[in-house]
Amino acid sequence: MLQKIQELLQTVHAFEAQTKEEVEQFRLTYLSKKGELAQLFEAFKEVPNEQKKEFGKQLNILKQLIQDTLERIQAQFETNESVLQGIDVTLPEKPIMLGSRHPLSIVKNQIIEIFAKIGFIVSEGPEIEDDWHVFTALNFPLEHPARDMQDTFFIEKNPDVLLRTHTSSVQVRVMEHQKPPIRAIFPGRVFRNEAISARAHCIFHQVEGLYIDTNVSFADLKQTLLYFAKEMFGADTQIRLRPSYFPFTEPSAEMDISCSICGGKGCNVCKYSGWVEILGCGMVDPNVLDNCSIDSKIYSGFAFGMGVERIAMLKYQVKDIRLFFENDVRFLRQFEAAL
Ligand code: 2NL
Repeated sequence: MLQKIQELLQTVHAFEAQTKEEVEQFRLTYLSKKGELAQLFEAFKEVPNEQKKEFGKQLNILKQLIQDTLERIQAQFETNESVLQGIDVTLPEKPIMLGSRHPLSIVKNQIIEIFAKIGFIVSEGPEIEDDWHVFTALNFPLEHPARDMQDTFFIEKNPDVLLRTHTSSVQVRVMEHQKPPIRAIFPGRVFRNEAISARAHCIFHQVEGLYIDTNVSFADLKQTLLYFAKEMFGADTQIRLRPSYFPFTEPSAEMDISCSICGGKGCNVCKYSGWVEILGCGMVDPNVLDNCSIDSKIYSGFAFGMGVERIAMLKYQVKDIRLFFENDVRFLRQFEAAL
């Protein structure tokens, strides 16, 4: 009997099935009621007691091998069957649908790259701020009407905790901690309590810029912004500065570019003036420098701020600012694929 078990161990171990029928045959031969295994267990009853331990051990090894082998050859035909059913597991995967970069990210990154080329680094800071960094340090005296220019979201009735209305708050933080020269831009989300319309939103994105050193002049400001306008809107772009007012700059200006849509001839984007406003700028008010412990007798600087939505609307001729926030894929997929 021991010899019979040894023979079966060898045969089963080497067994390979070529067809599904052979798998079934294997099962019948070894595992059916009158199969090899059943016959051996029957014979086992006759084995003398003193040999039962030895025989039983061998028999159990054989039983395990037969069960494992059946599982192995059954599994083999399960996978092959799926090929027959038309699923070819060797084919390459279906392509994954690629998203596209959000137009605001494209424009923001482009602004960052343009300024990086002339040595501006990127700085970011908190969206939830205090009064000092958003208003007081920036030369907005208490009760000054300029505070009304920005409709601010305050948090839990505490007038000292608010959502930043501009990224100038980050510039204050940088000036407080870093000695000039400072040359940085400040991209980020800002919040104003405004009625939502095609032209305004209560959340939008800004990139502000700051350059502080000895002898920084208005001419530096103008050349830097001319360079930016040409890089962003094309080499033929012209700029013009109109006097304006901001609490944190003196003098202050608003910058227009020659209309990139009609080239200055007049269209509905530039309202037939040939010019479109793209940013605000000015020389940093000496009070702001002193508030941030930078000596205004030694240093001067310029600053500017622009709305990313405004630039993107001009560049892509988007007529409604709300499209940037609705995330309708029919709008989003028109922009550069994200790779
Ligand atoms: C606009 C105008 C501007 C600044 C932002 C600035 C920041 C500091 C000091 C001085 Cl810390 N100025 N930023 C200056 C002029 C204009 O933004 O229309 N933004 C959308």
